[in-house]
Amino acid sequence: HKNLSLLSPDQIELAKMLVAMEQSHLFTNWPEPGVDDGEKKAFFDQVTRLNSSYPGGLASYIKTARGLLSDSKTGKNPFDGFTPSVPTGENLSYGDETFMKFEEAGVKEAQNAAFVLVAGGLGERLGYNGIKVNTLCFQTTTGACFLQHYIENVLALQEASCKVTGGQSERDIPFAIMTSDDTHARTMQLLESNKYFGMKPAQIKLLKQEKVACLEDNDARLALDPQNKFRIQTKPHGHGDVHALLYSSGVLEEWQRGGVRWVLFFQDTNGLLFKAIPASLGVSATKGYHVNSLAVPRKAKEAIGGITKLTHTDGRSMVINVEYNQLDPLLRATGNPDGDVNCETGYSPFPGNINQLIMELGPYFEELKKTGGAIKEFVNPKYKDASKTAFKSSTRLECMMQDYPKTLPPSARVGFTVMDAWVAYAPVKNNPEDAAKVPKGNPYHSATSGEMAVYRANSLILRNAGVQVEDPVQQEFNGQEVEVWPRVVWKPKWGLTFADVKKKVAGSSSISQKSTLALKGRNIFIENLSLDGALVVESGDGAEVKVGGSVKNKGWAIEKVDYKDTSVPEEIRIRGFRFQKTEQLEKQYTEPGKFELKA
Ligand code: UGB
Repeated sequence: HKNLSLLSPDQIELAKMLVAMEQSHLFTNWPEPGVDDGEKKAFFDQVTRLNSSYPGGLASYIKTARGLLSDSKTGKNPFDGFTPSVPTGENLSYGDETFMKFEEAGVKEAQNAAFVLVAGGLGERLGYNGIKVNTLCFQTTTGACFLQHYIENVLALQEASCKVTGGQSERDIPFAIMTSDDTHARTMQLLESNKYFGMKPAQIKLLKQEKVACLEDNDARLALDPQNKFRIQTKPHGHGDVHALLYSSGVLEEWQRGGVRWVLFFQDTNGLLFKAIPASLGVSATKGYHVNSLAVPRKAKEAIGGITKLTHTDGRSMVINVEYNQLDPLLRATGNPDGDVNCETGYSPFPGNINQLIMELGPYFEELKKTGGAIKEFVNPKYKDASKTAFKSSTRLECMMQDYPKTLPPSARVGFTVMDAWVAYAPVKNNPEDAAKVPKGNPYHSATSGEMAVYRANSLILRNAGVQVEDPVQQEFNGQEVEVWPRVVWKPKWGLTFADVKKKVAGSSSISQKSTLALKGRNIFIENLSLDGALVVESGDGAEVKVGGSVKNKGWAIEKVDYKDTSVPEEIRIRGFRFQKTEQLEKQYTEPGKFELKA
């Protein structure tokens, strides 16, 4: 009471709320007025922020936390009454007729799309020092970082969509990035120092998520920061924040006014994703899905969630992601004694969630008007002992963006699209040590496998388009055995869709396993090329280059690097390899015109 004079009227109301919610331990030991007044004000500034950034405010957070902590203590099953079964969705096979049809529909629809990248996570599992979208390259042949790769894909899609719909002027596809205190400044700096990688600055919106208050016990008493008794300890709330942020920032409303129809969410380190985007957007548009989750075949117990149909005893049912650590116990508890196991296909019957969601904006916005974007949360306290009365360290509520459909009415059209993993999903999530421990046959999800997957996908796509690409060899890097295909990379504007790639490849061409092929331009046509070495072709937008003949040189050999060798930059050693660029044919065509490179 003595300190109340320091506070604004709103903050006095917040102080009263905290007392009413049995949180007075936060300030019972505060010194007399005149001592640490600045810190006391800063404390209430923080409370104001925590209150305004959570849908329903802090009181609601504490109330929800009490309920979830009590459920956790009594061991309440979150799936009580639900039986899991395998849902049916759209299964696409890259390059076939159905795929091409959806891809074409998706490109047309893309001008009505907006993209949202969730990039607030630091990637503790990866153990990397930079922000993941920043210094981490999606491949080191030409060395583009993930953010550049994503932006170039969105721009290529924007242009392609305008072209196929005969638009007079391109509609800028909006691009939002959710950041956090951990990633915001560095993401901003990366964009600014690279001129937004060619995007208009106004096209990009950064939305910063706030952390949430930590909880110190089962009564949901808020935890003070161990370093500063005038601050509440906070931790990340999870990627589910993206919905509330899009809503409260007014971004969704702005997009709706601007004619956006589809909102596509994606994660920070998947170098393959955009190969699957046009077709899955085509599925959404053709099937009229309010929510479409992109999925890939999943190995049993693989550390990605499973898309599951949950049917309740009261008749309700929903198609939703069940996290990998919950799927196995849920199956065992519902009459499947073996739990999460592979079926005759060699994969789990439950498709793997890759957290690429496509929402139809109209119904999505209507739903958020009701919920404010609040997503069903969970709590995961680490208890000191079996009595579950005390925590080892403070906990907090968390939420996941893929849980959005949990609050939807049964009438909502929730579907999913399963795509070949080789073309849709190769995230960089695990550090080399953990990746090396992944059970044989399951994907590593490491920097090594993420990069090799890019070469594999591009090689297979070229094969599909008629190029003879030599088989890969098996090699081990950082304790992970991977397929090493020719290092084929191209700019998104060269081969955004399979239809684009097919148009740029003609005659009879071949690429040997030891080769590197980098296509850094829009109109580069491969015709009767025999490549056994390294070839790098760069062209300006006005140039049209036909590339053929026989290219044979020493090329770029792969050299092993140990991840423990700290004399090598972290970005390289987490991959376990680097290129020895011994010899290459490198050509640049900056002027407009028609050119022929006949080697
Ligand atoms: N992220 C944020 O933006 N803010 C946060 O507070 C936290 C994360 P992780 P996770 O694809 O393999 C998800 O940590 O959550 C961003 C699915 O839940 O990489 O363990 C972060 O920057 C799971 O079902 O993944 O697992 C990153 O871009 C499965 O699909 C993204 O959120 C798994 O991804 C994901 O964060 C997967």
